[in-house]
Parts: sequence; C-alpha cells; structure tokens
Amino acid sequence: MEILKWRKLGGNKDAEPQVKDILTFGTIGTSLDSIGRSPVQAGTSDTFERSPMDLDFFTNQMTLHAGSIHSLTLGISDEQARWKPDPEKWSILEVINHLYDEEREDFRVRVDYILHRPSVPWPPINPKGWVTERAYNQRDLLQSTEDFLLERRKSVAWLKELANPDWDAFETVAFGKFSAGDIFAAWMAHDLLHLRQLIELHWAYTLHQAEPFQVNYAGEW
Ligand code: NI
Repeated sequence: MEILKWRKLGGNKDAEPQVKDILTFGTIGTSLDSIGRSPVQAGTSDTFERSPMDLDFFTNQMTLHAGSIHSLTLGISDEQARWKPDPEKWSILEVINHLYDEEREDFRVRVDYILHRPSVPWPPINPKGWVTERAYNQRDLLQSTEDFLLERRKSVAWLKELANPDWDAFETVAFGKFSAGDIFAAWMAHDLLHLRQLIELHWAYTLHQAEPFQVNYAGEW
C-alpha cells in the first residue's frame, strides 16, 4: 500500500513542470560549461544532455548492500546487539535503526522532493536525536533488521518505477545545494559508511571478548 502511495505522490511531477524546468535548465547549463560538454543539439533550450546515472547498477548495489548489512546482524547475541565500545558510540542495534529511519524519512523522501516537488521544504529529520528519542537501543534486533530490509525493498521498487528522472534537478537548502543525483549517490555511500561502522563494532567486540588475549597477530587494523 505504501508503495502505491509513493507512486501517487511521484505522479505530481507532471503538474509542476514550470519551476522544475527553470531550475533544471540552470543546473544543466552550468554543469555542461564546467566540464566542457556541448549540448546535444544547439539552438533549443530543452535538448541539453542529462547527466548519466546507471540506475540498474545503483539499485543492484542497494540490494547487495542490504544483504551485507543483514549478514552483519546474523547470529549475534542480544547483549552484543546493544553493546557499545563507549557511551558516545552507537551499538549495532542503533546503527540498524538509524539505517531504517534514514531509508524511510531521509534519502528516499529527499530524492522524491527534488524530483517531484521542487521548492517544497523538506520534512525535517533529526538522525542523532532519534537514537535516544526513539529509544533505538531498546528495540529488538531481528525486528529492526526486518524493518530496514522491507524499507530497502520499497526503495528499490520505487526507484525502478521512476520514469526518466532528472538527476540534475536540484534543491538549495540551508546546508547546501544538492541535485537528486547527489542525494542518490550519498544514499549509496551512506550504506558503505555504516557497513564500515558495523565492521568496526564487530572488531571492537571481538577485542573485548578476547581479553586478556591480544589480536596483534592478526595484523594492523
Ligand atoms: Ni548515517
């Protein structure tokens, strides 16, 4: 049901062509000049080449990343799921719930707004605050992981349904100017950033469990 709702919202794009086209023209013109590419055909303002985005590659990566994230939650105890190397760090459970909320309230929403609702203010997010406000570390890891995986599947389905998205469309907000392609690329990078964090948590927990033994023989971390 939620996917259908998303599609419906996405369908608004046809109702708002004027503002979007003006913004798009500005972005494409600038980027083409800066990298020295020529318009596809000179003379008309609507024939500039759009920046390429290999949607198949990226949606495939999204699915693969989800599998990697999932694998790092398998077979771990409840104690390990909530454990953190120090009070300032996040636990595995907090990372998974962060990914879940980012998936449904940040990246997907913002790509949708840039593509389909130009100039409409983005719904606010509070990723750091949510960790405690929403009590991520009190949740169940299995359920949290399933929640994230479901949202990721919705994202991939939604992305595959996009009709000719303009990845150069952009929005200027208080902290910078971002194209839809920038947010989409950041979405992928965000997976890797938190995969690294999950690996670091596994590393730290291994050292913690191994005490008083040392792991230097493994090599430098
Ligand atoms: Ni993050």
